[in-house]
Amino acid sequence: MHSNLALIKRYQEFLPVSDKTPIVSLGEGNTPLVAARNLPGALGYPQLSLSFKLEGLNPTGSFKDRGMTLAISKAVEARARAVICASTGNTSASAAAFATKAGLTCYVLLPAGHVALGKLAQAILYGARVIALAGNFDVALDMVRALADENNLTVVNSINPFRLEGQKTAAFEVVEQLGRAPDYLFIPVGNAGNISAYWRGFKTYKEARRADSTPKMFGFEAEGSAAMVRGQPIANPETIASAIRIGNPASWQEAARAAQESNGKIDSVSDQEILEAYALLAKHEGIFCEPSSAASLAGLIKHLKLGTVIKDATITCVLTGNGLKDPNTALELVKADLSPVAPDPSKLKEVMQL
Ligand code: AN7
Repeated sequence: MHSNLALIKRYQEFLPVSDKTPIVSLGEGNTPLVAARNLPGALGYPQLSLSFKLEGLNPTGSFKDRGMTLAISKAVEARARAVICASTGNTSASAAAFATKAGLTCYVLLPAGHVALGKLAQAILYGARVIALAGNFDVALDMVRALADENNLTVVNSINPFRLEGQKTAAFEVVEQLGRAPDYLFIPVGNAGNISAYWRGFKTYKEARRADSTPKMFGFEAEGSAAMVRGQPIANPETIASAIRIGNPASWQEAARAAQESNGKIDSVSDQEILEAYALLAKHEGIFCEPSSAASLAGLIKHLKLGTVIKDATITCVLTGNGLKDPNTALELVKADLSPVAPDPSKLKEVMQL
């Protein structure tokens, strides 16, 4: 329904826009919610009603496009000169794409050596002014805050209030696609904006009587960068899940409230648990997400084992980004023998063990 409309138009009544707001759209939103077929059984929980929200199918390959369409549209409306963001990769890819469509200059500060290859390629090709910073994401965000005001740059990180407003539309879609709110939502946590945005969205739909209930919100940090779980910022966060390698989440308070109000939890998963979930999604469901995204499923598996989750619950895992962004992690995880084989049927028969 209305799937050809820009996301902002589709949900205009719930967003801070007017008919005069100049909409910058790349065809974002309306992503598939796909029911799991094999995983519940494979995990030993066949009664589970499990679905995946495939946010990697947004135009730049992540959920960031939902917030960026609004942030950039509002920047154009406010006659901004240029935009800036710090990013672990996906925000920069999204900002660069929407800014270029709007005709705005886009500056991005990336933690040098810690951004997945595809995200870097995107930001560069979309034409952003890419700076590899000698520092991690948290330092990059500090630099953005220091530079923005006096240089008249509009910040499009999630500290820009329009970002989370746009991102809450994902919760609207989940409710529409399931025909109800799920019992539980499992989601990765980095800067803690997305879990906050989903919670806003679910609450909004309940208040608008478009849903009877709200889900318990379960958010997962990577163990090596789990500031919220530890209760203090981490100066040197580490994880293979580079998108959520963040030691001082900007939306900490709102995310903590989301977990508390919904009777959910902010927890952590190890890199090994993340990589196992990442491989399971590909192997059992034909879903290639990025490692950080698999923190949602890793968290679900952890809490199924802990017995937190009702066995026949309706559960949605948010898969925030596309696996194609980070092919290196996939190839390092599964070493395939790719030495050339002669184009000879009998030789092939032998290799294929037919
Ligand atoms: C795939 O791009 O922070 O908790 O700078 O790319 O809302 O931060 C990305 C975060 C999850 C965490 N999954 O979401 C950035 C950035 C993927 C991500 C998150 C990110 P938040």
